[in-house]
Amino acid sequence: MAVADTKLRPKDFLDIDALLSDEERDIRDTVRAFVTDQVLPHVGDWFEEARIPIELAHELGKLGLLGMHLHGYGCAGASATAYGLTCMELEAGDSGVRSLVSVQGSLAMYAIHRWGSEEQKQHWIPRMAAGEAIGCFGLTEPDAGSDPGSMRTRARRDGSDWVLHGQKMWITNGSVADLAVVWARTDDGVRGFLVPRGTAGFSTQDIHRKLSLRASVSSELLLDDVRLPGDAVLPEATSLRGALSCLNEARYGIVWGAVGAARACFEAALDYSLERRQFGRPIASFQLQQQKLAEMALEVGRASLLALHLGRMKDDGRLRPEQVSMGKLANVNAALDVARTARQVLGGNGITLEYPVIRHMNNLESVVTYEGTADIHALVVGGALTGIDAFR
Ligand code: TGC
Ligand code: FAD
Repeated sequence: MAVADTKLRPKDFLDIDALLSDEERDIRDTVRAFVTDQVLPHVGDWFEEARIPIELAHELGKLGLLGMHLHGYGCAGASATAYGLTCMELEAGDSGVRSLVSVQGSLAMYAIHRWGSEEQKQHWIPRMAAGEAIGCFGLTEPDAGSDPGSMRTRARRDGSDWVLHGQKMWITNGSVADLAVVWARTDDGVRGFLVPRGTAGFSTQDIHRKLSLRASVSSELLLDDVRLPGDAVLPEATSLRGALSCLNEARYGIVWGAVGAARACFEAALDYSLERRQFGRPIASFQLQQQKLAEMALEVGRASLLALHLGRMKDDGRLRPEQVSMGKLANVNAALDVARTARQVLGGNGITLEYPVIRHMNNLESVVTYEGTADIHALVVGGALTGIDAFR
């Protein structure tokens, strides 16, 4: 068999580029250029200063990336694969930037789009798509993380109003959000509520001293008998399923995002290994380093193919939550392996913010925890394989 005369590209070893359409490549290249111009020159400082400029949301809105996979209400209606490629490029910049987009589009906007009334959709989604209003998604509580069904935050009816009381923890964008989508227990099951910033009794407190996902705001939401009008509830979500269905969307984005973080680490290690000389030779010439590079390239390629496969399945309307769990489990674990290996290739320089690797490595410790820990996704897959629920 004749070997095709195609050039082998170290940074796309399996030629995954060829599996994308022209439109998909255009979207990817646009987001990559945005990240190169607007994120990479600054993100080391943001990470060090533990902040993310919220004006970035306006820029992301202008590019049409917020809720880009949703239809109508000012959203782009892009394919799941195009959305995935976007998450991959954003997270090649920083997990915090992808988080901003995930929480806005896949959690807050998706919750309203999927479970909201027509009035709620018209009021919030166009502004959120433009980046003029920021959303957050409050499910986790101090004592209810992996097991959100044990949440204590309660909403009770008082005449035609709702009154919310409780606390949410670890909420991305919490203190910068114009709108919090808050999940609370009611007499009729877990429901979602739209809580605008400034509502009496609603306050936030940022979580400090994080060593991971520093270019991202994480907050506590405090709900002290917050009174909301009757139409603040998402009418179509009547059980925990409402909240969990949103997680599928964000987890799907992470399947791709993790590939971006892994790719950035691999590329940094490859470039460094070719430039750095020890014992009179580039360290890339040593077998031990080549083995690391080969394994990282393999992990990045394998994770990319898995993400693309799940993306095509999602676009065909046949992607199941359990398959998303497998994707998140596999690709975040792979990205962590790549980041840890790449960090070693960089030697002492691998521990500074002059290179992206340790920033990604630390960020991935959040990514492997939020949106369901690796353990939780292993149990979802295990349950699907065996038919036995091992959570309790
Ligand atoms: P379980 O009895 O299994 O389910 C309750 C109801 O929900 C349905 N369901 C789902 N529906 C859609 N998609 C899914 N993935 C679903 N998983 C379950 C289920 O069918 C059932 O429906 P129904 O109609 O029969 O009532 O619930 P459980 O209490 O046993 O819990 C299952 C478990 C452990 C898998 C779930 O609670 C879980 O996923 N835990 C992990 C929690 C988590 O991922 N939290 C994420 C918080 S948000 C976040 O981290 C944002 S970070 C974003 C960023 O910054 O990028
Ligand atoms: P726990 O649930 O207490 O888990 C602790 C350990 O026990 C983990 O290793 C876990 O895998 C293990 N474990 C738990 N149950 C089992 C079991 N049945 N079997 C085996 N092992 C088990 N939440 C939101 O709602 N909105 C957000 O925007 C948001 N953003 C976040 C941003 C960051 C940076 C972080 C770190 C978290 C964020 N979260 C958010 C919360 C996140 O979803 C939770 O941290 C996550 O679901 C895990 O919950 P937990 O931290 O309470 O850990």
